[in-house]
Amino acid sequence: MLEWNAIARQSNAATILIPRPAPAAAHMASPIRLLTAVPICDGHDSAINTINLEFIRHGIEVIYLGYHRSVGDIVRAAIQEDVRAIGISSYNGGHVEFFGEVVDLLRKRGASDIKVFGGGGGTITQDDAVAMKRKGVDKIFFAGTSLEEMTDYVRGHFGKPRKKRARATTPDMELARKLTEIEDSYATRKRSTSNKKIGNPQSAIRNSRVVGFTGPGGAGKTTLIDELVLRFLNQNPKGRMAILSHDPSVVGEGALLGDRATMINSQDDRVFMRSMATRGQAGGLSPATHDCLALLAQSNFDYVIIETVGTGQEAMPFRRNGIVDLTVLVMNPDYGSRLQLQKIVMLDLADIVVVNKSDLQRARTAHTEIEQRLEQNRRDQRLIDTVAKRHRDPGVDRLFALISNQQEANK
Ligand code: B12
Repeated sequence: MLEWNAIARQSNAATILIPRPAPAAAHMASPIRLLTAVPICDGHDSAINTINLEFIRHGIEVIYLGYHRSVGDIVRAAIQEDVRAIGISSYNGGHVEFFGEVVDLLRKRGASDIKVFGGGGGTITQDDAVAMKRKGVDKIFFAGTSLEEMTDYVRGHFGKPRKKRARATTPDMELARKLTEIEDSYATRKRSTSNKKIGNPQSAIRNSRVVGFTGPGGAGKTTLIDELVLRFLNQNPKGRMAILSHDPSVVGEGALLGDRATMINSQDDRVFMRSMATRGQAGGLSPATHDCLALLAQSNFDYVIIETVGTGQEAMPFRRNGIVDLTVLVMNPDYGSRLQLQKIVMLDLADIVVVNKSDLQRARTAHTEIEQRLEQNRRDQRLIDTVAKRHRDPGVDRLFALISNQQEANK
């Protein structure tokens, strides 16, 4: 594939734009996965937002953790997501120590094969960069570096499969690597041995209850899940949960996996989160989702939550009689006219329908219209109004009680 870019050659007549061949596809089963973040007490995110977009345009999957993130949050996320490297954008000072602590913690957790690089315009001086390199940081990009130089660096350094890796030191790391193996096996279109071990997910031993969340983009699924996580962690001091979250791949390109940036409560050692790109599959999930979900459900979690990408009317992302025990459709009150409701397939299939953002003006009407639509189904479906962005929202409390009571009922 040829890629037109800004390489220009001056001829006497005119400037000729020369198509630059896209760099040879890396010999990797899956796209390069990177984690990017902005350090704690720093809200300068416009640089990293631009860089993220450039990375995904070059086929890279970027898990964006957001700004104001601690060393612990960054390292935990990098291990769970099994990324090749962490890119940090830092402007508010303290970068020598912060980057160094990320490297140290990776080392302590047995994950020093995850590399650290980043930038911060003129706030990181050449002397600072030398000190950071001494602490184990791979590369600092200074003001004036082109986006192309950054993507070339990432492809050059992280575009080939890793050499033999040291043994995983924690169960989370082991799980993260198995999930990568499953994704890789789908990317190369052959089933790996680790997949075979999973066997038939329906018949396999299940330790977790699996709850599936779907609904249109912007309905607030991620915020709602994060609030449910908070309630779960408070109610179960020793409980653990997993989240398998999806974002769309840009066709033929990478993906911006940004759900972690919205999540606050899920930044916790008792929560294992993995972000997946749809990698060309329509319908809200990735080709590897089912096997990844089966693996998580067999692991030691009380709950596994799966979140689809924002879906359309025809979507029914969860297989009938599949591994998902309970399905939740999250709606925005602004779905248009009542007629639209007749076309949303998940309204027939969901166990629980949530009208989120129920503080909006149209929410009362939405509740009534959806209630009438559900009555046609003559099934035991529940309808709940929530305002997920509000602390201690009673609607979210009701939803949490409903989900956890069903678990009790099924024990
Ligand atoms: C834009 C900006 C803002 C915006 C931020 C908008 C946003 N959402 O990001 C606003 C106006 C909100 C803002 C606020 C503040 N800012 Co300000 N801000 C800047 C400014 C002008 C530009 C930073 C920037 O985005 N540059 C654009 C990027 C693309 O270019 P670059 O910085 O040259 O980076 C290059 C490379 O380093 C690389 N890179 C950068 N990050 C990464 C990451 C990776 C992974 C990679 C591969 C590469 C890479 O990309 C670029 C390639 O050329 C800088 C001054 C400056 N000129 O740097 C001050 C600056 C960073 N801000 C500063 C300050 C003090 C603040 C405030 C505290 C001001 C205040 N008192 O309220 C607040 C704090 C906000 C917060 N919550 O943290 C100071 C920091 C001083 C310090 N560290 O000692 C600076 C240096 C200004 C100054 N000279 O005083 N700021």
